[in-house]
Amino acid sequence: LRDWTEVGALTEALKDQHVLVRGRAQAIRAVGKNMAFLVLRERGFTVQCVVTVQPDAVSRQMVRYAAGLSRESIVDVEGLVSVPSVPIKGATQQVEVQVHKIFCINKAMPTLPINIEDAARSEVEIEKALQIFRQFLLSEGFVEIHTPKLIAGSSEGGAAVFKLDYKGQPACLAQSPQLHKQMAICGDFGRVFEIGPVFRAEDSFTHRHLCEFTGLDVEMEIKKHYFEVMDIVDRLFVTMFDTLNENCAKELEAVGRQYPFEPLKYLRSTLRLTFEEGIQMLKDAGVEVDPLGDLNTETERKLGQLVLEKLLLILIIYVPLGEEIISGAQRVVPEFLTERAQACGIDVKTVSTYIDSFRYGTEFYILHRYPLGIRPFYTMPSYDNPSYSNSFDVFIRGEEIISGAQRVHVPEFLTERAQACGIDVKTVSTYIDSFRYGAPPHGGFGVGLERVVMLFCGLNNIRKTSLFPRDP
Ligand code: ATP
Ligand code: AMO
Repeated sequence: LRDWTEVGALTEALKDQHVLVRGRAQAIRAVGKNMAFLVLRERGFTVQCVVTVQPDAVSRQMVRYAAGLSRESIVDVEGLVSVPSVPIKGATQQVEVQVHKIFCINKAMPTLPINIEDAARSEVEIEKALQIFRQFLLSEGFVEIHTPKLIAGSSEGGAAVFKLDYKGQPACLAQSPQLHKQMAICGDFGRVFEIGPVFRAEDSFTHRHLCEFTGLDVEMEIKKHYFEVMDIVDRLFVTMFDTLNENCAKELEAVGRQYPFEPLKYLRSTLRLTFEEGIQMLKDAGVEVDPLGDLNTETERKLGQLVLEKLLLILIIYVPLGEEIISGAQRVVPEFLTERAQACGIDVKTVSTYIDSFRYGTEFYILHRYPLGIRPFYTMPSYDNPSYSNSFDVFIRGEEIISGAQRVHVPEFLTERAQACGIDVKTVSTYIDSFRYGAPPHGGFGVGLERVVMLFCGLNNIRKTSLFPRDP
């Protein structure tokens, strides 16, 4: 026998064939002295292997050997594929292997450090989300780039950088590819993205901060409005959620069995609210907030909840000719619409999309036009009101997953903004110089991959979505 057959490929089509299979010993059960059952697992698939005493083939000793294997050992078995008359419980494959030979390739310690059932499974979603991100952007004409992680200064301001010695000179680990992805746009790449590590020397020991995480960064030329960047966010994420739900159903179910969660509610076209509207919603709900200050964890969550529950308010204005203008506001309640449709003999199913359009009912939305004072120096102020900026954050279940903005592309103004934000202009002079040879208007955003998966799966801790978490 030269080739191994995969456990997932063991089907009735192989009945009576001789196969060689490698897997982990997931479960071992002896029945008396003459028989043992061994469930072998390879990737997500399992098969039941039967070791029974047979003259000239299987000895009692071999049955004892099989029964004594430790769980999770790596094992090869050789044998015949058979189809039992009753369905097999406890294995994915509906055939058995009647074992002739067993080889233990590498044994596991008899006591495992954790229960297999407790192992995090979201790595599949992480890799799938990355793949969708890359495919979507490539299909939209973005170029994948790789920028240095050893850089001279901080790109996001603040003290949260890992400092190191770069052959006698001070340097740090990149807090984001921000400055370099913009320099690529100045170099006429048009549209770029990067998938890479991001380092933050965070002090916050929270459920959503890591010191090293996977950043998904996008930067693109824009023609006239930062909404062009938000349009990409919108289509990218709706595609990502749809594809994850469709292609990772089995993995999501496995995560849900361990940590039960409700599927994410999102709209076909992502809801956009201005920061001012968000503040108003909070105020209306009796929450004290500074209209030009940042939201905190609590107010972000509260706003997420308000957005989910909010019903659309439709303003109806009557303008009867020659008469006094009467105006009125009417709240359109989806339940009332449903009732009216039924009363009029309409099949509600046929108008459900229409009725749903009267709800926000989403756990994924964009909040834009943030106050300028709480955004990084490279953010473009709003043209009509410099207290605000052409920037946005994106939320899943009331927590931030993305920051983005239009950038300042005029070098003199960029210098002015850096100074105003207390940044030593010398440390960003190469970056500012790259704008002196004709820089197109542009914008972009940065996504924290582990946060996306954590929130999509309704997990309560970012460490569950990182294969090797680096936390404070
Ligand atoms: P960004 O770096 O873009 O702001 P972020 O999600 O890391 O993204 P932070 O600025 O670190 O956001 O924090 C956002 C909010 O989270 C803060 O306004 C603060 O209220 C809250 N927050 C941060 N760290 C902690 C902490 N250790 N404990 C409680 N709340 C925190
Ligand atoms: P920001 O600093 O908001 O923006 O980071 C972008 C996104 O990265 C994620 N994130 C984190 N994830 C895990 N652990 C952390 N410590 C952590 N800090 C941030 C969040 C956040 O939304 N240059 C800008 C982006 C841009 O404008 O293009 C930036 O870095 O999901």
